[in-house]
Amino acid sequence: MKPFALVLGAVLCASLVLPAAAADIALTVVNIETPQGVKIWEPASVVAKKGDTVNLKLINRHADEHGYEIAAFAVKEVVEGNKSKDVSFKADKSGIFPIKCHLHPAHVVGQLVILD
Ligand SMILES: [Cu+2]
Repeated sequence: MKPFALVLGAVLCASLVLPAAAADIALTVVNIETPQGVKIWEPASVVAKKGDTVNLKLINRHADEHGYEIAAFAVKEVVEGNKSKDVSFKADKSGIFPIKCHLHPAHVVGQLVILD
C-alpha cells in the first residue's frame, strides 16, 4: 500500500470516530412586511448547534431602520433603511433565545434555537 493511501485511510478512520467539528452557519435574514402590515425579519427562527459560529446577513428592504437583537449573545444591531449588515457570534450555550427588533418592541421577531 502506498503511503498516501495509508494517510487517507487514517484520516477517514479519524473522521468516523471523532465527534463532528463545530460548523460555520451562514444565513440571510430579510426584513419583510407580513400581510397584516407588521415588519419582521424572515426567517424568524435561526437554528444552530452549540459551538457553531453563526454568520447572519441582515437585509433591510424597508426605507426605515430596524433593529435585530439577540440579547443572550450580545447581538444588537440597527440596520438602516435599504442597507444590510453582517453579524457573527459564537453559539457558546444551548437553549432557546428571543430575537427582537429593539427599536420597535411590537416587532416580536422570532427565536434562536441552539442545540446541545
Ligand atoms: Cu423594527
